Amino acid sequence: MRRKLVAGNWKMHGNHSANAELLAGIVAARPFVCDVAVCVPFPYLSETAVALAGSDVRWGAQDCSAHEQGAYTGEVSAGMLHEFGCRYAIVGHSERRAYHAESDQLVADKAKAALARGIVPIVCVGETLAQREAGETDAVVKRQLSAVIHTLGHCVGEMVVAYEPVWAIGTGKTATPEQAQAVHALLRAQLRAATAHADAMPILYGGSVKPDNAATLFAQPDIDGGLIGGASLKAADFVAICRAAG
Ligand code: G2H
Repeated sequence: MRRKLVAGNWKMHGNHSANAELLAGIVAARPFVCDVAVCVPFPYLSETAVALAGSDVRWGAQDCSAHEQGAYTGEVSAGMLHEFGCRYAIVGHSERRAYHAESDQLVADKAKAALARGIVPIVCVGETLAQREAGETDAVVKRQLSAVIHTLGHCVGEMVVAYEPVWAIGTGKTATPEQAQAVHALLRAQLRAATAHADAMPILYGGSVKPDNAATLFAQPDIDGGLIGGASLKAADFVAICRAAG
């Protein structure tokens, strides 16, 4: 029985007062049956660490450099994230793949850099609407995951995978539980071929998860929780989704 994980992805949202209210609302709602995390913008890691100190709510970042240090203006290394107590770093979110031209190999290198500093990468994979309509979903997600599997080697079992169909992100269109489960099962099979730990690895679903659709998604056998965008910005919604996982 895998323990479920619900992780908020705040994207580029927040300010000091809104963050304080949101984090206090999450802390006040404990205990949770599932693992809970928030992945916040870099500048807010410090205040998030303070707000969540002493609680079992975890925090993380939304990206991480593939490099350890050096002349990489604007980048943030895994070592720096480690200093802020980050448990997780999202890598390969489709918004970064699309807007920052991140390749499968770069995403894999970021995941490796995170793990090297003890940070669990939440590796996102997912197909666009055009790819789904062309029948390419399986091939796309397998290719994306394959790059990470080959790069991580024996550490594969330490990552979290998130299936996020691009056409369902922030659009209000959610994959049906059956559509999501089919891809999750495919990813699980691919992981089984690479590591003995595959059955213990969380595979999250992301893409317009809301309080009213979370429970049916999380009830699928290979959906081990969610990566939550818009609905992670209101404590009541995020807490309701966490409750749906446990
Ligand atoms: C997908 C998800 C969080 P949303 O990007 O990663 O966002 O829940 O807003 O679709």
